[in-house]
Amino acid sequence: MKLDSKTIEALAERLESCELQAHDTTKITDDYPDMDWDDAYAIQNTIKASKIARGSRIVGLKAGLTSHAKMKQMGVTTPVFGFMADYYAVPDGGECKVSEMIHPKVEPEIAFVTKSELRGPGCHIGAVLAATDFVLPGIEVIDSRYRDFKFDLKSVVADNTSAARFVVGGQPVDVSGVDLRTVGIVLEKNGVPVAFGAGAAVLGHPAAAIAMLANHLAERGECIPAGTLILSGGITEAVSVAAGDNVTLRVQGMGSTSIRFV
Ligand code: OOG
Ligand code: MG
Repeated sequence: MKLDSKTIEALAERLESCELQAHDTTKITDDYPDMDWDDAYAIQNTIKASKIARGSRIVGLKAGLTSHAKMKQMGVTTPVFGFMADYYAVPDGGECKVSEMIHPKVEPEIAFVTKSELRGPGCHIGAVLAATDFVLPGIEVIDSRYRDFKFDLKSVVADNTSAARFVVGGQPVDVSGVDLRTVGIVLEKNGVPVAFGAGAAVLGHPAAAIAMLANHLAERGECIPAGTLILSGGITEAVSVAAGDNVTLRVQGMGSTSIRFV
């Protein structure tokens, strides 16, 4: 750790107030170029603790920057991990208020729900599939708190990996009946297909993102408990949205889920 606890608290406060008031900020690494990964996750954890202290529940976890398309779009090379608070959840077909966002984008993802605990180190795709209750379509709404959506990895980790809202829905399926590498997805905006892909875009297999998350948590003495919802990361580039947009994700064999921006 390179930052003291007062600085970590202050940076968490700065980023969370940007989230809650929908205004942007400069990258925190501009001010603290020497901050390290532990500092970045400590800031994210401080934001999580402050939400819990105000009565929010944590309802899921996420992996991000797990596809080549996303890494290329954001100019980074390593996946990152974050959490989802209860008020991020939008019901299937429900509304996201653009006035609560800075510059929202949507990402097509495969969501996993676990039925048994996943614990690293050494967690692998096989363990993830054995521990998965079902998978289903998920749209993540990301909204970087950084100006112009420009950041580096440590800044985005501190900012809870741009997490803002999400929706899951469609047809939950058992992983034994689907090859998540070849499963096709279509993301539609206002009825027009805008992004296409297949599960293998995420680290070769979306379950690999969940295994990476379990191994990452193991380094901190944590695990993925049974019954956890996890977003495995955007399969394609993120797509900008504005008020009036209607976004639907169709996943082969899993139906669809949608969200409206108002
Ligand atoms: C970081 C979060 C990326 C994903 O699915 O790749 C992410 C960002 O691009 O703002 O959630
Ligand atoms: Mg995402």
